[in-house]
Amino acid sequence: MMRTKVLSLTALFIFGAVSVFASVKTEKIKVNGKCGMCKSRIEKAVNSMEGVESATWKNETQELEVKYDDQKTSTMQIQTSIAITGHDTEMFSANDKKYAELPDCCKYQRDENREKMDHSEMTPGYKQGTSANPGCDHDISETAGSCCEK
Ligand SMILES: [Cu+2]
Repeated sequence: MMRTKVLSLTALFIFGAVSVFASVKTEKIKVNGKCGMCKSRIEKAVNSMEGVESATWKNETQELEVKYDDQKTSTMQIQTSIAITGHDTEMFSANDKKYAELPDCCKYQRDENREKMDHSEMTPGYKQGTSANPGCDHDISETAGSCCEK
């Protein structure tokens, strides 16, 4: 009886430990692009991030399949890294200047209704719900008239 209890406690502990460490998840993210150069640009940006195990973008589906450790990074951070390279994602519209700098073969059709957002101040790795200005940790919704304004 006692032994069974100890065993089940051990099992519980192991389960708990596994769920803490095994936090790798797979996600599909819409990313706009056009050619093989886009593919390598997008994949390189994501694969170079800490916590990312693999990233594969497909032109046919306009989707990036990414495996990442959600303790180390997030879909926000991943999509920020992509937007910075000039590619629109389902969450972020790429910096217009970066888009303009893409080679002609990479100028994918942009969604006219995409959010008009300026990500020129954005840096990879900022936390969800915080300002894109890395030096400031106010929530975006409370930035009016604060130090977050440049
Ligand atoms: Cu391209």
